[in-house]
Amino acid sequence: MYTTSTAATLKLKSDIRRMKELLEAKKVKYEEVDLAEQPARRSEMLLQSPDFSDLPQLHVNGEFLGSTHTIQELEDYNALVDLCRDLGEIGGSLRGDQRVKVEALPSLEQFYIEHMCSPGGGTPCVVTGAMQHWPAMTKWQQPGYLKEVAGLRTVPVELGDHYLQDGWGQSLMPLGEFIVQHVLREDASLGTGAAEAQAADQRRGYLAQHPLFEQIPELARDILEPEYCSLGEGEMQVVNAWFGPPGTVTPLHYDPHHNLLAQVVGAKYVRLYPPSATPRLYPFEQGLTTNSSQIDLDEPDLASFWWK
Ligand SMILES: O=C(O)CCC(=O)C(=O)O
Repeated sequence: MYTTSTAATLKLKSDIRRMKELLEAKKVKYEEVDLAEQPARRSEMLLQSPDFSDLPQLHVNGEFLGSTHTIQELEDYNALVDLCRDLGEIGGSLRGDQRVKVEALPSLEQFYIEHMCSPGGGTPCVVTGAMQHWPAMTKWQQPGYLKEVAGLRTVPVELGDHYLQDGWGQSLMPLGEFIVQHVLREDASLGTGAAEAQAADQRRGYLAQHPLFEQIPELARDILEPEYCSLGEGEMQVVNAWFGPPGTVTPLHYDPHHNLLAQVVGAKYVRLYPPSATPRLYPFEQGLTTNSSQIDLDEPDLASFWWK
């Protein structure tokens, strides 16, 4: 926030105080640049807002967001209140200061009452102790096992960082080749001479959202349907597999059904937002991705999205 401590009229002083109050009330961290004390930073400010000489001015990630003048036009600080809410709430969640409850093998009744019937459609939780008896928990630790059982079966693989990124695509390949090239990242394409294969190998590969267990019943024998699935309304919709190398990311999205996500090998960081946050997560407005957010949560572009 750019301010000045000299030549300040009463109105300017009150505007600065008001903007600070709003930022602080919403727990938004900010840097105050007093141009009277740091005149060199005036040119930095003007570079970002050549048409605005009003103070105070608010900038996020080097972009002008608003001054007293524009904020008053926008219904008396309402836009700033929205901005503070977005920054505060998204910032709070990014810090990971709220964690979902961990439940050690809750009873069906407890799971149903506490996690499926709560207001708003359910409260997520992490269930521990529900998978130790799955053969997959030991067998799948060895990639050699998966190669041996299903290495020759053709599976769909997503190529690219994730489905919202340019250059993302899908390809069919044998599961064994996927494991070698994309999970273990051993260069199996050497000797094929195919320049295209070489280029594809460099993209991240993700066997994602695939009904692998319908396709390969030998692998279905390694998992057991958790009893909690019986609590859903109607039939089980689908049992999908996600299998990828470390660092794989799925963009923020919502699904039409309740989900149980069972982690067999490795670890996964899952970030959840309540349905009430949807407008501030800016879902795509058209196309096939209206269930996905336009925000890259690892690097949110707050300057572009607070205003829309
Ligand atoms: O694990 C992932 O990468 C995505 C999982 C997912 O999208 C889901 O469970 O709905």
